Amino acid sequence: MSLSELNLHFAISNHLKFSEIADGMTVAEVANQFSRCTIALQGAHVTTWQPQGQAPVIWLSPLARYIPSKSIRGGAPICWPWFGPHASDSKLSGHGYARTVPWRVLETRALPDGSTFLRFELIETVATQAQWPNSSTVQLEVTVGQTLRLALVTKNTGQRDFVLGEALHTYFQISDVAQTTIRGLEGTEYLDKVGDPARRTQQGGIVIESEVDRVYVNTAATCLIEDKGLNRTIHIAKSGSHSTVVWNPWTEKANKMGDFGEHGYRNMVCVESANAFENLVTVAAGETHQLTVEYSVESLA
Ligand code: TA6
Repeated sequence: MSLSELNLHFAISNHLKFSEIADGMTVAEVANQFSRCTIALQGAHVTTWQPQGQAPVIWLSPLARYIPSKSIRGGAPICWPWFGPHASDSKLSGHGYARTVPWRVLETRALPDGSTFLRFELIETVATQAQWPNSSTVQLEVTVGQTLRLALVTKNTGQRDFVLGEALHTYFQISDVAQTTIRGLEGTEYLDKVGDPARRTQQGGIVIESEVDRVYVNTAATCLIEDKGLNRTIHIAKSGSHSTVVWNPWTEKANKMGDFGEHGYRNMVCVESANAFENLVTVAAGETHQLTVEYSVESLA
């Protein structure tokens, strides 16, 4: 659909319009009485969310590039239908293909409470089917209001069950890692992916002082990012997700990636609501599975 057709069918005055940004990438731009949010049609990738009167809640790298078929650094990339490397084919992209292919807009609405609702669906092609030989649809529902709610809805439209890995790999903006503690995972078991993979149990809150790459398993807990520098707590509530990934690449890995910016790693932490490792989800034929997150912000007490 062209930009003018998108605006004709789906723009909503005082809520939503579609624009083209760098490299011809199309984005939905939401601005309502509560907050602003940008979503790229490539990947249905939420790239920004900023409630009124707040610093951005979602981190977007100052060097984020908008290149067709490449994931954007920052925002809320959708890892689907697998998380991390593919189980049997190392040639396939890590974290699946959903974040790098075009999605279509199915529906947009202004809700009675003043929030804005959008629904996207991944556009299947011969190339996506070759990577994921299952009959399915995947949609992302976005509700932009006082909070940001994202629902990733997978439907098995085929005759046989399939096993799904997924994550909303969200990058949160913080004042500085030294000012930040992540809570909610105390006592939870995790797979530590830094150095020799090991299983450990979280003691106390998470403080980031070096590279962190952990998959916390069997947890549906709400996580809190306490940020003394911005005097706020980001709440990450979820359902349909039993893993939480916490990631910060620290200096060396961030430098190698080339799209983080010099000090970018100090201003972000990924807290990802996921289903990975022992929490992969079996979606039975004809069934639907939904992973939902709701992000909100409150001032530190
Ligand atoms: O979720 C954490 C992680 O899997 C890390 O291991 C890290 O490499 C990261 O995701 C970023 O992956 P990407 O493919 O976006 O560079």
